[in-house]
Amino acid sequence: MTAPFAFDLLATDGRARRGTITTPHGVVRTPAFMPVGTQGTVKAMFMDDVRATGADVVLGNTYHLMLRPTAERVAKLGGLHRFANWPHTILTDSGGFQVMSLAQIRKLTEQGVTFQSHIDGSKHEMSPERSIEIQGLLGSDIQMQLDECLRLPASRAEIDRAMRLSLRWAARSRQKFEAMGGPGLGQGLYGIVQGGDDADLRATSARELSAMPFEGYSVGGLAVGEPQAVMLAMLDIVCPLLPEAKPRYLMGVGTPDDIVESVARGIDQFDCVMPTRAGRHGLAYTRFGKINLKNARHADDPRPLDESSDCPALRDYSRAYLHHLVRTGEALGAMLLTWANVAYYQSLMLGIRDAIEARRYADFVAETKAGWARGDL
Ligand code: PRF
Repeated sequence: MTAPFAFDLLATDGRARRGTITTPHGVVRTPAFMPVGTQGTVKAMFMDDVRATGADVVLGNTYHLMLRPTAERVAKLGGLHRFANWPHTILTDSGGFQVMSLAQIRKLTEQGVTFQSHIDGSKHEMSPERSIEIQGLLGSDIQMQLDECLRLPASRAEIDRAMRLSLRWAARSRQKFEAMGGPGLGQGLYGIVQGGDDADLRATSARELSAMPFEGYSVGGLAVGEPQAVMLAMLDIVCPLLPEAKPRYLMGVGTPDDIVESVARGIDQFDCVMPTRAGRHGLAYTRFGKINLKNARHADDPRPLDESSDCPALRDYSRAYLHHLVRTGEALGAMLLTWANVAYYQSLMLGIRDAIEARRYADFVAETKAGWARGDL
């Protein structure tokens, strides 16, 4: 048997936590930001560069990979780590959220969800059990239960129904995970808290999920249309109800500001398309705030995005050149800005971890926000 999945809490500062997650493919330093690699690729980046920015884990998607190239094919080729040339930790999302946002026609029942592929219209079924089976075939180190994520606003009755369905699916996911031998392989399965923007339903979801044995607990159903203050209020309710000794993952979040605020409330893991997607659209997230390289004001600017960085994309290319690449639609523009953004997010996480260890997290947040506000001029 492989060493079991483990979470070690190394330091705390207020509610902020510094720890490590140990999986069959390495150690993840938390708080962690996980670059999104939906199709088995962090779009426009080489895996070696992703690793060099300081990422310990990347995310893959059940929904996309089951459709193409299929989980069975990836398994036959040795699993997702080998297929994608990422020998470190991989977390996979269960597919529920992507079915809701991408599939054309879908039908949800107690059993699961049937949907038509957004690629060719072919019909597929996804149950809690099938999602775990696919994540096992991919060889994912950190797996997610199938859940139902609603967009907000939604009625209390709808939120209640989806939250309770997600709890029943959590129990079925756990059973399947154990039947697949996940614990013996050192893998982890996370349950997902739902409950929309309703404080009582969030608390019920967090309490009932905490009574089930999971290696970690995700918070889903946030950053789906509600103001940031609502998201943070939900974290204030949920985090104290989750087990201290298990990692907590806020799904699909967020901006650098969302991340520092959520860490302050006890979140350990994040993923978001923001740094990679923004990079492909000419936007850079830096310690000076957000910089839109499309803007004409950069056309004559010889300065790099951040001369003090050790990331080549931030340090070695002028803003004028990046502006030119973005304006001409060159692939290198998307590549460099994606790299720069992933590097900035990882340097932010490093700063967060160091600050928690030094018990100066509040000061770190104030200094970091001042940097974003001051800008670079
Ligand atoms: N559930 C799952 N994946 C997710 C979410 C969710 O609620 C979100 C919501 N922000 C992002 N990704 N399974």
